[in-house]
Amino acid sequence: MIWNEPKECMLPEERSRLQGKRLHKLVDKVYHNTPFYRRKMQEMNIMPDDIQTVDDIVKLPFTTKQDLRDNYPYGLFAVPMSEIVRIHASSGTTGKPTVVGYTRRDLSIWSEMIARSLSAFGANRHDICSVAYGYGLFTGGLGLHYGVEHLGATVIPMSSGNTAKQIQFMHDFGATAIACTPSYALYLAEAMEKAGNPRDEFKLRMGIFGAEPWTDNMRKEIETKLGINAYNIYGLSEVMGPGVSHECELKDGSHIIDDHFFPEIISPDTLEQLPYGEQGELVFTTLTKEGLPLLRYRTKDLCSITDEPCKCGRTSVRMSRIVGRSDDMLIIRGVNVFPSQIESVILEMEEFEPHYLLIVDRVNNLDILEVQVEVRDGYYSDEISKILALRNKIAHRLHNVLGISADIKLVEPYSIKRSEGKAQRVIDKRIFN
Ligand code: DLL
Repeated sequence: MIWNEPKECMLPEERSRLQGKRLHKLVDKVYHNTPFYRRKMQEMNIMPDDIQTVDDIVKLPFTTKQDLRDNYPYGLFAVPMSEIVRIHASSGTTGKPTVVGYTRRDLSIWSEMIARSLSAFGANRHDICSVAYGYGLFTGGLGLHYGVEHLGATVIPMSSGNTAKQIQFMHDFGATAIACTPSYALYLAEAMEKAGNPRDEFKLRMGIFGAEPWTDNMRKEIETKLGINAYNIYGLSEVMGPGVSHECELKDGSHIIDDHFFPEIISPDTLEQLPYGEQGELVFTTLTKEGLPLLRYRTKDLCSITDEPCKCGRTSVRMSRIVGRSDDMLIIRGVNVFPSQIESVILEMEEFEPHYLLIVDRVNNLDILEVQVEVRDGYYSDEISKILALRNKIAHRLHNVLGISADIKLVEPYSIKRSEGKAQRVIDKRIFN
């Protein structure tokens, strides 16, 4: 079902007009309410009236995570704190956290966006959704939570962790949908099998997965193991949280909620806007956000976008899967490697579990990539010749795809640490100055 047909199925010209109108209003607002943007625009000699249509967006300055950090905690908020009703924050691994603030209206738009996503996945008020994203400062838990309620379905606010209880409650409460990271979905699948409840005692039919990159091969794996339909939901806290884009039942790219978030793809090197179909860095301008409006926020996520119409009837621009983040890209012996390429190879081969860890190091001035991967039960062997053959097979395949060789370390099933939230799949031991 299409939740908000007038907005989701607008004619492209109509949407573009709406976006232009909203963009003009936004620029006027940040110019007058956010000293940071006023300064930037003055430096670039731009006045709000210079921005009338979406084509004018290229005149505007970019915003980066560093800008948010430099203005920690509330420096980029565009309304007085008395208007802010909720704070979220992402801790990140280095530096200060990024803090985001929402007005009442922001929260109401966010819930509606998630209702659009859930509806596009085929969920309705009869569904019971266990939300196993973390609740708290992370946007995953509370974001999904209010969206499920807005849809009129039932939410089980599980949060992350305590896998045994997750399984028991999904079972006993008749959960039909599970929302968590794809890596945790795999962990749950394994744990459900071990717990011994027969699959037909569960009512699960759908998974709402995001917050980390995953591949179509990973989707197949999860769908088979859990016996569900797995859908991609994308978002980032700076822009709103989960629900900035979502797949539909056709699973052919993710529909961007572009009446609220205007997408662009830019070249991370030249910062020029790229045409539809070309891969580059995804950039969002928040067209309606009140608490923390952002102009041309550089997500660092690499993907492409298309305006080709989708057969589902929604007319929004769609984005491809995230290939990786520009800051997750590993440069190994001068070659660009994304963890998602390695994941795809591992999952194509039936001998391996979808659990892997990449360790990068530098020995004698040479980059070394070690790929640890679990061998599936039944393929693990004590015979050295069998293990060697398996190792060669994956090493060869990886070399073909990546163009560099990797040290393969085959490990026993269940030996790689499982994650309850975003999986950490890369350990980079190199020290760069
Ligand atoms: O991860 C919001 C979210 C929660 C999205 C639950 C989906 C589900 P952050 O912690 O700010 O917010 O991390 C945002 O995670 O820039 C991407 O790199 C990555 N990411 C999020 N969703 C996807 C996805 C949440 N579906 C960062 N596919 C983003 C690939 C994703 N990467």
